[in-house]
Amino acid sequence: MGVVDLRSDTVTRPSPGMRKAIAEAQVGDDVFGDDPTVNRLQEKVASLLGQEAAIYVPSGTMANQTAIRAQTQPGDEIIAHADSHIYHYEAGAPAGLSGCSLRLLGGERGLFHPEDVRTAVRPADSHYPRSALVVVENTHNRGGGSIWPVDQIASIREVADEHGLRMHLDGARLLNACVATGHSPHEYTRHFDTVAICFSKGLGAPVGSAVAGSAEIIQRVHRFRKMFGGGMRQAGIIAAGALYALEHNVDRLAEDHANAKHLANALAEMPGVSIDPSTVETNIVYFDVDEAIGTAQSFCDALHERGVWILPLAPQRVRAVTHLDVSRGDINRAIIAVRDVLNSLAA
Ligand code: TLP
Repeated sequence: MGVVDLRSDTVTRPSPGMRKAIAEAQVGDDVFGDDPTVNRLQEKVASLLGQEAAIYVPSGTMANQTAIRAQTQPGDEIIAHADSHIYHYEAGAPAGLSGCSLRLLGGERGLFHPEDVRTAVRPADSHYPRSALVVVENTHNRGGGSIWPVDQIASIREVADEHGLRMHLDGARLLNACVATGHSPHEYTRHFDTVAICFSKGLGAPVGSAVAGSAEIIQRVHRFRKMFGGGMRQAGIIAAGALYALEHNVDRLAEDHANAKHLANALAEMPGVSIDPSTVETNIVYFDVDEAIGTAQSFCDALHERGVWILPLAPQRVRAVTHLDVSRGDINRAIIAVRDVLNSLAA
């Protein structure tokens, strides 16, 4: 029996249909702008997100960081949540690549409020960094796949406009938010200057992300993509997987959400772990392991031996992520394995 890999939705592998699309992709040199498949993907993403232009980039990190670089100057400050991906998991890139500091906000499950932004904006005084950019993450990864209410984003945009700030959306999992709420992508993206989305998470493509925005900003992103080493040549080979993912794998994200809820509901019944299943809105499930059972690491090691892989992310906290390579049957196997581990560790 195979492994049930719940470490991340990045672990998906291309399906036979996707591999066929990849094998048959028409390609050209994308640094010259000649790759027809990349061009088709970029047009499709711009139209999906209701923005003027889009650019294909190798990773979600490069999508966020080229967008940041294109909209800031060294010495600027970025306003973001203390749990944001750009702060925790991008190798210090806002400082390393753009020379920016981060002004970190609190707020439940990765969501902050317009008043938090208003308070964080720096006065126009030469002692301070210049507040330049607000970054919102939707869904919010460390927030447990939480979804931003559209109204809250709209109110933050008003504050940003009052202070001349730009706004970037880390929408690595934006389409999860859209499928879960029924909102169109544009209902979210219209409030942002730039939007990053990823094809290699729940959408199941092997590689790639995109940044969308005005033609002028995307032109700047293009330059920084080259500077950061992300100018690719016959990238249609991988862009074909992304196009296939957008055409076939969006609506099915609902299955991942249902599987995450199913897992959360089962965990809520088990002594030895704690979770509030009502907080599971999309495909990410965080839960805590009681100290009496052991650490998150020892719990994950014991599950690993039973063929179920999840990630320890804090001393007592673990994360499981559902995706298109795990079925309801796999989730049921994971539930049985967790029960077994809890019984053996509690003994
Ligand atoms: N997230 C990964 C890890 O980096 C933690 C994961 O397994 O969830 N924005 C968000 C919200 C993300 O969750 C990720 C990846 C990225 C950006 C970066 O994407 P990549 O890994 O393609 O650089």
